[in-house]
Amino acid sequence: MIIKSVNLETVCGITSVLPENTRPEIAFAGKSNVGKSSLINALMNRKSYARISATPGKTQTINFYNINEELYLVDLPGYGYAKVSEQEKEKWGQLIERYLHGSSQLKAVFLLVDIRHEPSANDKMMYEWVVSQGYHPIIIATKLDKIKRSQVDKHLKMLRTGLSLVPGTKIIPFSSMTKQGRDEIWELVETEYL
Ligand SMILES: Nc1nc2c(ncn2[C@@H]2O[C@H](COP(=O)(O)OP(=O)(O)OP(=O)(O)O)[C@@H](O)[C@H]2O)c(=O)[nH]1
Ligand SMILES: [Mg+2]
Repeated sequence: MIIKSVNLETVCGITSVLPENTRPEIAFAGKSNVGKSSLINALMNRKSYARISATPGKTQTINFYNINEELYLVDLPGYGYAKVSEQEKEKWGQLIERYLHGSSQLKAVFLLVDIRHEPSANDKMMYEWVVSQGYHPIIIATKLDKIKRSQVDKHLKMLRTGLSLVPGTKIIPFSSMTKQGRDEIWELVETEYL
């Protein structure tokens, strides 16, 4: 994908009305701090257009990035962030649910998990819930640069087993440091979802 323009077009909080876009939407879900906003920056060829932070809980809204007036990359708030109240967690959960359930333009859901760790209970719940909504989430194993190359296959197996992935589910290893995996993600989006 050649990036000609990027525009943070819509920002939705818990009380917002969600947009009724007319172009395809590609959403990125995953626990807080897993690297969703960093991935979106890499896909947009921008360093810091999407706000990122070492502190979990940075993205607290659903952000719609209009790419080339052609599609939207949708940055979802992270789940499983311990420092917010249960009430707030529930509201974010409802917002994400409202979006994933209600969008008519949502073509694909990418679920990000950290390549280093066993999937958490929240990761498993999210995966199962997205599947139950009729999507076939693509898994992105983030922070690839943090493990040795010799460990990659073992970790990908750990994710596949840990999430009980539906056979045939794609896992794409990705690093926002090296940009490894970026082209593969765009290729998949362009061939399968646009
Ligand atoms: N080494 C390494 N660090 C990464 C990678 N991706 C993200 N990070 C770091 O992880 C932290 C969180 O990244 P974000 O992109 O803000 O994560 P997020 O999933 O958007 O987090 P929330 O908005 O809180 O849900 C930042 O300090 C990033 O620099 C990666 O591929 N490799
Ligand atoms: Mg974020």
